[in-house]
Amino acid sequence: MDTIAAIATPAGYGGIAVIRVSGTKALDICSRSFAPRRRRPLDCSDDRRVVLGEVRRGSQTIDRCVASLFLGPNSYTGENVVELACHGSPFVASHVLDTLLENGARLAEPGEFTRRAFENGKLDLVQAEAVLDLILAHGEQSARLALSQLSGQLSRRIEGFQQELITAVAEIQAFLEFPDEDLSTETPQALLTRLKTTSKGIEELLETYDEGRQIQQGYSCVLVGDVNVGKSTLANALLGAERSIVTPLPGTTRDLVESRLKLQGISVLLYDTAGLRNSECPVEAEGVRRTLGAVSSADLAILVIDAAAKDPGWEDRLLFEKATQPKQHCIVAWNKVDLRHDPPPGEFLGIPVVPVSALTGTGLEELRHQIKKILLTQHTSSGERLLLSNTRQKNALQRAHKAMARAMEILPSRGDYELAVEDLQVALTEFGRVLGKVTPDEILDQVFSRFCIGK
Ligand SMILES: Nc1nc2c(ncn2[C@@H]2O[C@H](COP(=O)(O)OP(=O)(O)OP(=O)(O)O)[C@@H](O)[C@H]2O)c(=O)[nH]1
Ligand SMILES: [Mg+2]
Repeated sequence: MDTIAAIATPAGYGGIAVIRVSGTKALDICSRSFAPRRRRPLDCSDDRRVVLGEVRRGSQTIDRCVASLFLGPNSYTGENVVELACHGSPFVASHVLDTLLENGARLAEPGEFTRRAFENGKLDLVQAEAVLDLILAHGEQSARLALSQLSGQLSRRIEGFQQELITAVAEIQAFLEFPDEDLSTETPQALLTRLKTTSKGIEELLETYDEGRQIQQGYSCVLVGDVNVGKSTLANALLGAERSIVTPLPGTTRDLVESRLKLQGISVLLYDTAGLRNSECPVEAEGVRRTLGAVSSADLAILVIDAAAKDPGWEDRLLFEKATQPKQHCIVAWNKVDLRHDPPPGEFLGIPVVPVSALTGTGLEELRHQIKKILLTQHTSSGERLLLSNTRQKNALQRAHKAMARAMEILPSRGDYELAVEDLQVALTEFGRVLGKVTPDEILDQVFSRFCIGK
């Protein structure tokens, strides 16, 4: 297999850049490119050591670097790995990479290091997918979730289901082949009860998917309301950045403006939207259509009301009721309180009201607090519960669950044991797919192509 190399750190300027090399010739290629200061070339005795030296291309010194050597199988990929840490200029890093390529390495494809780790049995597919999720984690919760999956907790759970099924299949097959000998330790009823328990376990895991997915992708929160009520001003104030255009003209925002808002460990996709009103203008009408779509799928809708309006909220009422789903979580941001001094209502349309001024910042802390509270109470998770968050894994588990249900329907009538085994085998194949044990190449290509080069 080729020895691969790539820059593992992000593009751009930084303190250091790391160039990773993996494969049987890693040591050889690096010895040709890297001259240790101590004069003795890199060799196996440098395993798990760092060595200072220079990367040279012909007679030219490219940079002073530190080489770290990890001999296989005790490395990330399971192969020999050398990591060269050079100064963090993109120009220097690509010069170092070119030197390694000239000396026999091939440029790695996206995710190829992790794919090799998977192929060498260092990670299963669930863990490999968790590596990507961890790289892409945008908040404390999503990072914790990815890390728990990377540690193998989820894989062990799925292996547990797999093991139960293997035992069941073995029992049934023994019975089918030697029906006269009493090899079975279990009665058919006991077997069925055990399968039911496993099936219940899968169901419980599948039920965690929505929460896991939400944690991984972040919650969504939409600011909605009539034109000119201050949605964009409020979005900018929450973000601490001038993301949306604000003007005194009604109908300023025409499109969905998406931003990522961090609320102490939780990550929220915040949408500023076009104000809800009937408009002849096709651009604005399309904006309103998009607003309604965003509201219906949001985890939280914040109805922004202009407290300074002559009759605040009267018109918004119909619009908002039309836009939201019956059980949707909502808060009212009673905005522009700096312009109106009579006390705000405690609730509006039965929705709790938070008085704010997007302009002066009054009430923003309370609004942030309420947003976080509502989003976090949508789930009952203790924080450390095992969660499913990957769609590919969920779909395969669902297929396994269905196949098991079919088997459990067939089992009680003894004559159909063979058919039941077929269904249990289908379920076993699906478990194998989740963990990457029987996964077709196209699926693996799809999984690993989502990674960046260098990982
Ligand atoms: N006094 C005061 N003015 C505000 C406040 N929030 C927004 N405004 C003003 O209200 C006007 C409209 O603000 P925007 O944030 O553009 O309102 P919007 O709801 O996004 O409006 P559209 O995009 O047209 O739907 C601007 O002149 C803002 O400066 C506030 O809390 N107090
Ligand atoms: Mg706006």
